[in-house]
Amino acid sequence: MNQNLEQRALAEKDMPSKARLLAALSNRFRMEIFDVLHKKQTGHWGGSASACDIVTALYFHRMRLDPLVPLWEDRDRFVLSKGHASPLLYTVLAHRGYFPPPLLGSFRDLDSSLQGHPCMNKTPGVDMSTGALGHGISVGVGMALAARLKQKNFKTYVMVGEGCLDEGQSWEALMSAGKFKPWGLTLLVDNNDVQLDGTSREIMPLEPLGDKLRAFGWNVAPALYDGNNMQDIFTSFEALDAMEFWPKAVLYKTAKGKGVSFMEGKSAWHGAPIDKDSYEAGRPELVSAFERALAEVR
Ligand SMILES: Cc1ncc(C[n+]2csc(CCOP(=O)(O)OP(=O)(O)O)c2C)c(N)n1
Repeated sequence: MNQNLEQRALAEKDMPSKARLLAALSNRFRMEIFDVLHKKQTGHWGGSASACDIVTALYFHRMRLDPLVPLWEDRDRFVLSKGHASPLLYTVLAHRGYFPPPLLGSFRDLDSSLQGHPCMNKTPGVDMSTGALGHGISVGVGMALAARLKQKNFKTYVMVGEGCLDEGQSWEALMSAGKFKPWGLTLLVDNNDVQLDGTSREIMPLEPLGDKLRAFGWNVAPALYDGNNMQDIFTSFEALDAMEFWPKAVLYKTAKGKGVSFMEGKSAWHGAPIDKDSYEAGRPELVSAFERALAEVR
């Protein structure tokens, strides 16, 4: 049953059933990320767990792509501006068919194709190398403008965290998108309220973020969506499709470290190695969340 979740999710046409399948898949991805990060004693758990449902929905439902032809010119693009969440991107890419999932066990090994931050020249399916926060929106604007120049109709999705949005370059890029209005560009904000060593309010408050984006010329989806609820993520996609002008943005409320209660919302679990005790205390929660989600699709 487990091995078929990917195929079942991709093939399912009924949207509520598909959302349930993707929720199960995403919960399984969280477990797998947790395992790999504990085993390797490195990597960023908090921001991988918060964005897991959104990225799963993008690759298994939303984006036009072909894992057998990773550089297909007409594919939709995804830029993970918060590149430290690479364990999430790699896990989703592996299970979407870009490379064999056992390769995830080589995360951050010397010479592995799965480095700590995504590298477009090393990993099939990675559309942009990221890791230095704040570059993603600029790159996304460039990709979307390139689509216009080449008369292509691929879409470009850029995911940022609040830390990314604290970078000045992000606001230059947001401003340029307001001017050039690139068709097909969507900004996804994974708003988990926590950064590397504190809350976003303590470090650099962004609110009112939706109003700021609107003032910069963006078409912002009307609600704050629950980015850890697959049905709500589907609703956000419908809202995006109903909106007319580009560029578009959508704000998601998420929990950093989602799935392990004592890690949620804690900057201490932004990127700390997952020690044995924490692993053993946290894993059963992820297993039960997965089992509950799986029971919904049996
Ligand atoms: C230019 C730059 N400055 C600092 C860092 C170190 N750094 C890595 S992650 C992070 C915080 C990121 O916060 P956020 O974007 O909200 O990520 P999330 O909570 O979604 O993981 C920082 C400051 C970096 N990667 N790049």
